[in-house]
Amino acid sequence: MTVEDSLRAIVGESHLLVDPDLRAPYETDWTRRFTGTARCVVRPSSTAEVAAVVRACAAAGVPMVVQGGNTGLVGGGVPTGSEVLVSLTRLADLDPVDVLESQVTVGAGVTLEKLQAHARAAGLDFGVDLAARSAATVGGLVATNAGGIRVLRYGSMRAQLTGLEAVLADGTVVRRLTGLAKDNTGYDLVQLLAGSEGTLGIVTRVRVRLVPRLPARSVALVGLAGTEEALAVLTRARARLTTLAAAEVCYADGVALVRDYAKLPAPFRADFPAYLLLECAAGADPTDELLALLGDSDEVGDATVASDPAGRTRLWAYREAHTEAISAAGVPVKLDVSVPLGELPGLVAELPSTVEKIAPGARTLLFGHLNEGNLHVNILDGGPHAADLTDAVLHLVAAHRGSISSEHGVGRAKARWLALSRSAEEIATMCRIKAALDPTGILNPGVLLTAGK
Ligand code: 2HG
Ligand code: ZN
Repeated sequence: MTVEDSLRAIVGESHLLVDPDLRAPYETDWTRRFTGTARCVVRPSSTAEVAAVVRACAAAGVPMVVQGGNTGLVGGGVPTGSEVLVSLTRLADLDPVDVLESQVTVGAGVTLEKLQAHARAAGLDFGVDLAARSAATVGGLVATNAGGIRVLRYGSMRAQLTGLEAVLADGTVVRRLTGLAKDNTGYDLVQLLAGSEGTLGIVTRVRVRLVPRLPARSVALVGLAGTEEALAVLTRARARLTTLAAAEVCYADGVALVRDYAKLPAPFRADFPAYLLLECAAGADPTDELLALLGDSDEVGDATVASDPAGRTRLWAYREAHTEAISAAGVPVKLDVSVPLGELPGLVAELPSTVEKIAPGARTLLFGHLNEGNLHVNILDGGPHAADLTDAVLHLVAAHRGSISSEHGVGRAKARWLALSRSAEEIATMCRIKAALDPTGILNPGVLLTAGK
């Protein structure tokens, strides 16, 4: 009996995809940069089925690659050849919201958008939001410790997590879904699995905290002379605005690309080198305090503010459409880094020339989450220089005391460079944890930790 026969017996004929056409959508990532061949795609519908799938693969010695909404940007959910691809999108059940605890338990395959709608229907909200909300799944968000546009206020995915259930490499199901606010009984397995990028276990269910729903929002798009000025306004905003919910930065060339792609008008009469988007969220309209802050900020070259939903979406588009606009222009080398805020202006200034030296004529587009010093570095027209560009950018980031992955994870894209951000002792400890939980290395081989190190 082949592993395909065993898997078919577990999930049924229609959820084992062996035909290349049916496998194809799972085998290439969203950016089209990472692509590989899976032996087959299996689509379990319950934790018991996931455990049975894992046991069948383990018995046959066949490695697995785990995938949620396939919105990852570091090749962590894409096969390299001959793995069984385990797609979790059918684990889509939503428990009723526990209003008393302000928490909810959901399946790993629930999309972020569905979780948000579910929380809002109960008068609450979910603390993480990001542009890929309609496809990104909760399991993937946990596995990569995703961040997004509300980290300033609520933290990354790890900060939302109060429990989870996962299937380990031998088919064991570990479950900790009580969500107790205080629970001091040993190793924190929930947080260990968060951000482990599918290398330690397959997340099947997740319990998350919910946050108050803040219906009154106000968004400002601000034109500025550069990153230093954006940081000055942010520092003032953080000190004065109790309602501050997001602070995003982008630059003239990115905004021009977005405008062209999304057919958006110029936001201001003049062009500016840098743009800062601030969002305030509260129970009552925060527009006045946002306007007062802008009025007191000499750095502001021009600003436009919207508090109605359509106006807010229109202003967010200048920032949120970057990823799509870049993707429409080509397949970028995409790097996601963070540095201490004091280092950010220097990094922004040095990146274009670093890129230009390796790939003359390449376009360096920068944008990101300003408060966390999280810069998305997208390089278009890098030609055959992806590895050299990655190497140079990540070394530059390390020289600025930064991290090679701020929120997208390490995946396959950056596994070679992990030592720029983690010490030899830390990596050795991670390898020991990996060896203890997945001794034969069948879960997401090559992701995060390079094989054999
Ligand atoms: C964002 O902040 C995402 O929009 C995607 O993290 C970033 O496309 C990117 O590089
Ligand atoms: Zn981001």
